[in-house]
Amino acid sequence: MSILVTGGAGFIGSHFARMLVNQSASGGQTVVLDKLTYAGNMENLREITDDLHKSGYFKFYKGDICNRELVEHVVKEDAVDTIVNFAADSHVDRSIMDAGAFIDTDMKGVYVLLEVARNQGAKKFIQISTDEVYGAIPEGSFKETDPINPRNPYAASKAGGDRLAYSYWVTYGVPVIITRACNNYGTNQYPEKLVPLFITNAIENKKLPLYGDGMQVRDWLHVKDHCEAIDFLIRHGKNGEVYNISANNEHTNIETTHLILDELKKPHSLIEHVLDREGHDRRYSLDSTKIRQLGWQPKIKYEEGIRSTVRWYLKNEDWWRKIKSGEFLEYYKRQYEHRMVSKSAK
Ligand code: NAD
Ligand code: TDX
Repeated sequence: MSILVTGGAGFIGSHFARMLVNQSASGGQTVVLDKLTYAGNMENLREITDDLHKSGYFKFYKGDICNRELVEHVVKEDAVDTIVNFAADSHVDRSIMDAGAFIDTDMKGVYVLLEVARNQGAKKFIQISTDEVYGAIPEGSFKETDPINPRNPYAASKAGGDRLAYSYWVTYGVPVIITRACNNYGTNQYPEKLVPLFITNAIENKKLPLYGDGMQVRDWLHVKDHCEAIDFLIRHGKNGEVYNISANNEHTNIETTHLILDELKKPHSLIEHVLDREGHDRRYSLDSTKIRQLGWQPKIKYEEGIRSTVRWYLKNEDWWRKIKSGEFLEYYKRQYEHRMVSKSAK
């Protein structure tokens, strides 16, 4: 197999690329195409690039999935037969500030990849979608057959990519599989998302800006379990189908925050309740019976997964301090300053 991993320098994509390269003794090829936006980081691929002589076939291209000529070139040059599309703008709060990049990458980019897959006769196209396309659910869990109801610009653009991929299966027979996973956590996650932001803020003795009452529920999945599920679906998934991926770890945000602080032995007084996210989805929950019936199962327990993630951020301060001193500072100010000020002014 020759697998193109788009967005392979990001959080989940780099875990997936590493997993493929470690498996590729059998002769598989791993090709990464990544634009290296603020969220893309070559450090995430260092284990592979430092050890290229030991690992199997690996190639990296810097570029945009919206660039059709480039995507076509990559697919031909490396005889790509399988495309796994992780490339996306992925942070809800940024999409609320400005949806532009989300429309480009999460919709137009998916169109370009699908067109190339169609013209080059790809054998498999995995579109990495998200649980956010369903919207919030007060009780029970979403099944793949439930209607979608995306409620923020990120979720809406992902829903566009998700349904466009499905339409290419129905209309042109492109062998598409769509995955919808819940919130991922683990090592190498850009520190804008809840878990890495709160771990790194706590290490720095900074406030943890918890939105609203902190009673929103998220369903947590370790990134390694997620990557194994995707690999499993490449082999066992059925074309044209949607698969939810979750590990049934539902927790309120305040529970997750307490677990992080307790592991770091930091006081709960670091928590600051701030103005809520606009249109905040109160609860996500996925029913993943469909993929489990095929034979996949998550392995990593939530508490242990969070603890080992905390330990990684403690050991890898260089990785996140570099990020937090760059573009991130400006973002943090724009995202949080008004939330904290207007809340305390109330
Ligand atoms: P991330 O933001 O860490 O990484 C995204 C990567 O895509 C980055 O390396 C970035 O440089 C690259 N990229 C962005 N725009 C690009 C473009 N136009 N062309 C090429 N590369 C581009 O995201 P992540 O958390 O690793 O998420 C990966 C995928 O999984 C996304 O599609 C996301 O919607 C989906 N997902 C994420 C989660 C989660 O909890 N993080 C859960 C479910 C689904
Ligand atoms: O500072 C914060 N304070 C806070 O209370 C941040 C960044 C988040 N939160 C809350 C909002 C959510 O209820 O924590 C929860 C998790 O937030 P995020 O880490 O931003 O993730 P979420 O919005 O749930 O979306 C994630 O899951 C689905 C990923 O970012 C998406 O890429 C994925 O598709």
